[in-house]
Amino acid sequence: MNINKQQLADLNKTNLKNHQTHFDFLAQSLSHSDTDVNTLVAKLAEFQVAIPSWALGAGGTRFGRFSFSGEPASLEQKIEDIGLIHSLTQTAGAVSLHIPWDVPNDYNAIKELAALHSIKFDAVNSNTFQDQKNQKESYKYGSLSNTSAAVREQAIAHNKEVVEIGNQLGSKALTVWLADGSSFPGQNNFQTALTHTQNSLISIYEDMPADWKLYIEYKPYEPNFYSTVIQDWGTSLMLANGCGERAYTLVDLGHHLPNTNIEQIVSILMLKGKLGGFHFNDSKYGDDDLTVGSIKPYALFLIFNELVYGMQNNPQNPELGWMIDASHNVKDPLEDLIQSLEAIQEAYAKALLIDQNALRAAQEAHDVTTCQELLQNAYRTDVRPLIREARLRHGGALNPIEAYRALEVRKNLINERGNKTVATGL
Ligand SMILES: [Mn+2]
Repeated sequence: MNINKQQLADLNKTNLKNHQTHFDFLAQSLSHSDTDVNTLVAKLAEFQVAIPSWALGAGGTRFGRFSFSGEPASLEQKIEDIGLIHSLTQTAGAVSLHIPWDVPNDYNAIKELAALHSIKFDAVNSNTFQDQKNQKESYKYGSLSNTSAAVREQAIAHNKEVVEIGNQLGSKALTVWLADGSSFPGQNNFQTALTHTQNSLISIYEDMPADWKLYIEYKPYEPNFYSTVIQDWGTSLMLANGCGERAYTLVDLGHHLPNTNIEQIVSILMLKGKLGGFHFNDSKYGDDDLTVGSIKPYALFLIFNELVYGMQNNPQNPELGWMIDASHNVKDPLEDLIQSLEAIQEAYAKALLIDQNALRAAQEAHDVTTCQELLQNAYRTDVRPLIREARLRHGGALNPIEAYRALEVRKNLINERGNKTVATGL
């Protein structure tokens, strides 16, 4: 199924007048500040987020997996799904592939299909947290950190192969997330595990093309419950520094212990020029992978405040790889991704409204009350007309969920693919 711009223009007609009223009102309210509405709309339109190839089907838990009808059964169908989301939102112009779940059969055909939908290939993800069929060594006791040289070498070779696959598609970054760790005290020697991991990562890093970046993801626990080798941003940063200047830390919003101040981590990494990529999701307790902004939208806004500040003030930090990393159990995965994209755009737009000069002045005057007022005035502004305007100017839907339902996208996908398809993934 494809959605064309005429279909969306027709659907937009119903909401156009209402949108114009809201947009004009917001533009009028913002005209008293230094904010230029057209610049804001252009920035929102530019902001593209990669959709992970594993989020287009219904995700599972360790207790079970309930499939969603019409799931994409192939990489081609996954790209088509992202094409649908991108048509509606104009924000999903990239895909993040997971290898070996999504190895292309025909590289040129996949590249052409992606180009047809204006989708780029963002970071590729390796997988050493599962054993694959016909794999010689097992990752049961770790991969890049394993005490066995044969296991480490197999895991290193897999990562090199992922880079090769990504390189043929035009990707420029490898994301490594390790499940390595231990579930019981005494099971692992912490120092040996970290040393092996560092050496393995160096071997992968040195084999990458010169214009590639390595993103090192961290996570405090799960699937191991006593220790994780790359447990936090400090360990990730240390490993990145040990690899070289094109190795960076990747922050996944769900990979922190409760109440961690993620915005401060983001800020310090950007100061050091070491924040490489970002995985968006939301959580209540752990790595819940819920829809972005569904639980803690204010925390997301505070994180975006630091990201916007860093993008404006830290030229030492590279352009960031923006990705969603979520899984979906009870909602239509495409609707869920549309909601996530909307929440990301909303937090970004609100952060762009913060008067950074006034905030700096209030900080220096120790006027704590004004500091909070400046942040919360921006947060309380309804910025949705800006996001709708950005979509409208690029041929997207004023209301993507409404359009998705009006066009009966899921029904069409079920007709095309059948009821019982299952997407690769967890
Ligand atoms: Mn992640």
